[in-house]
Amino acid sequence: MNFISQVCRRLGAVFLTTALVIGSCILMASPAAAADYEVKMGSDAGLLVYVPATLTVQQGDTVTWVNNKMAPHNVIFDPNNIPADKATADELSHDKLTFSPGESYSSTFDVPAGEYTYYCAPHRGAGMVGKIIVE
Ligand SMILES: [Cu+2]
Repeated sequence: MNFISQVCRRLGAVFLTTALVIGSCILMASPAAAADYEVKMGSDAGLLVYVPATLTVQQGDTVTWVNNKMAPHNVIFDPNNIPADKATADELSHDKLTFSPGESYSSTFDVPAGEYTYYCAPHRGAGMVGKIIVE
């Protein structure tokens, strides 16, 4: 009886150790969760800029552009200014103009690493350009 309970205790310790080892392996193997970022279109002070103008993200992260002030705005990625093809530029771009504060759209940067420059079509001449750096 004493022997059996000793065996049971040993087996319990072995199972617990195995579970801990497997558990920590799974935790270490899982990639960091994708993050969400927000970029304001038009500054709080009413300037024709994206805030922040430059944003660094990791591959797989999502950026949401939110209409703030001085509408209309949009987000256009030029295939000549990104390290990816035209199809990717079209996917990332949002050419529909936002007019109301709070209107927004998102793009997930499941794309090659590099610098992705974009602009607001109505305000490009006023210098409303932004950059997403994908690491
Ligand atoms: Cu604009």
